[in-house]
Amino acid sequence: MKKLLLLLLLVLSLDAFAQHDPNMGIIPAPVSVKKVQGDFKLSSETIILTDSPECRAVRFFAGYLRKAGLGSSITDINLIGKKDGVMKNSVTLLTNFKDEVPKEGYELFIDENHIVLNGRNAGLFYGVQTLMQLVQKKNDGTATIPCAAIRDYPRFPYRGMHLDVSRHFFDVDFVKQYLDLMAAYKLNTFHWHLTDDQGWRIEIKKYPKLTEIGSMRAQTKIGRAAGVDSDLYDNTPYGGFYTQEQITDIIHYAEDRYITIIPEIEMPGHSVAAMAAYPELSCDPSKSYKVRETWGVAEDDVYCPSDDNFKIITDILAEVMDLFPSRYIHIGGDEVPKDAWKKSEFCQQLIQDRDLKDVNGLQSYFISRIELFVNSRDHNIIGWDEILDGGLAPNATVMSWRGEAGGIKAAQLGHDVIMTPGSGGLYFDHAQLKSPQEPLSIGGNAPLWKTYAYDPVPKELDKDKRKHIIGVQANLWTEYIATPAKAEYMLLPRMLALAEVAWTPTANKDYKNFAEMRIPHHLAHFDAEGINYRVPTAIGAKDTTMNGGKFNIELASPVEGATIYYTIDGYTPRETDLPYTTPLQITVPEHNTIDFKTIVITPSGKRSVVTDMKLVN
Ligand code: TNX
Repeated sequence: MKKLLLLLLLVLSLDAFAQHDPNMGIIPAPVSVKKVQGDFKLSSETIILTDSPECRAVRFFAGYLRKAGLGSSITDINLIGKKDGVMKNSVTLLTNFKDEVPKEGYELFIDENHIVLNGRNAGLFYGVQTLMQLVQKKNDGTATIPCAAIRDYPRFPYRGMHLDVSRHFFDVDFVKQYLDLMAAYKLNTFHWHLTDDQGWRIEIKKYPKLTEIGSMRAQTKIGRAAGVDSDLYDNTPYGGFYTQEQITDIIHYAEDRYITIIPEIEMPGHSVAAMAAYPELSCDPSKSYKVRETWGVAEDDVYCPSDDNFKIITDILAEVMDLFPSRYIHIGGDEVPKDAWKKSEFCQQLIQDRDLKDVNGLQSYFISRIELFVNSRDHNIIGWDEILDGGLAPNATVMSWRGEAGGIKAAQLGHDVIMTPGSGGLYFDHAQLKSPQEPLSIGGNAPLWKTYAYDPVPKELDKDKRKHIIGVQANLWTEYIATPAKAEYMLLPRMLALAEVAWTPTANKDYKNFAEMRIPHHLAHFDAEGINYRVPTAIGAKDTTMNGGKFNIELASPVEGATIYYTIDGYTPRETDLPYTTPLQITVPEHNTIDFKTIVITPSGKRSVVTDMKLVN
């Protein structure tokens, strides 16, 4: 190892690679990257050595090599008596090594003859992800990896991505693909929003009607006229749920990728689907409830905090906790309309008996009682920031979504916090550009740069309380996302920006480098793999008006291998138009306007929105 280090240091001092991407294309950008001249050649003769052949990260790497048709047999270093990196053409994955790396961190050394990766558990896995991102496949079936020395570890321990499967259901294969994408970008927590007004999606053996009735709705609202709550429905029954067996399968799949799954069981609001199955859960069981067919908050339907209902809810949670290894259970707690509690004699009596202040006090009582149960089973609760109303349950972790105020308040009180504010570009159900050329969305605007610019640690938070910000998450609510293709479109490339927010030290963040040098390569990979994503507009093209006589137009493709087409006369550009190949000098005669429009079309045929630059003289 010493020899290898010395060699690397020597070469490093000679380096002359300043024009290249300092992050070597890696997303999220690592803590430290030192590029070195030369390449390692990966072929079917490459030997994989390790001190931990059973480690999941090692098995994952072997699986990757196998699929790529490269050498994938693994040799236990302990059996052959060889030490790290001494065999030519070897990749050595070590979990026992002397150097200290922070939790989830790794060190990767690549020279022309050896690759050595040091990391423990998730750290080794993330090193493998970096290595995989560095692989450049060649046409002859071999591959090269550029020489480098990388040291890396995450900024936050909680790096989350959420998926709402209630408003629209996504099947096991899709969830696995989602986990694959998360793992590739070093995200480690999958927040699975399993229940809501519009569908109950997790099998609970003790209460079978939750899925028999609660997983189906009669029809679904379609479309969304701007600002108007349209009442057009599709007249088509809709449903779906996961069996416990399927859930266990997904949990194992996630574990192999060092991802923890946090299940969310919503309460006391957002629970109409459960009340359709068991009306006794409501404050007025004489009413009939049906699984909700439209979006927004169900005006006055929430769980009634009776002892019988606590029994049902804690039974459900007990099954959920038996199923999921996660320490955290998310119990929702958001958007709880209090009218039903105000009207209910039982609730008013309970407020008096328990000496609670009002219905907010009742919400706090509800969550605290649930917390007591969850804590008694050695688990912890996470709730949306509304759980602060009326007083926070003693050990709760808060997910701050209505801006950062809730998160700041909870952290000042000494509670752990996960930042996920919609205002920070972390609501991936918001549009990526405010334009009717974008697909229908819930509204809002969360362009890539906005997600990228988010910093989860608020400046106004006291320094000694900052440690309570344990991480950051983006949410994919699916009211207006009915298909996998649209979910991918809304997710990508924003999830890559989230990954960098969650992982990369602030000082290493650089939007220009991210969007212009690294993203194009990653998008080309999605393009080839059949994964949908939003095609960014051409780099250098803008929706704007510019005044002058002479214009230099310099564009670059936002997806490697894609073509930019343009028109200069107001026509909508398409593949029959002129491809942009070289910078253009455009002279606009006096009193004239040239309407310069562009579109990007990728190798798989995906299209960007059209940009429109008006050049006015
Ligand atoms: C608010 S975020 C909700 C969800 C919606 C979402 C739409 C949160 C805790 N509650 O129920 O799906 O807005 O953006």
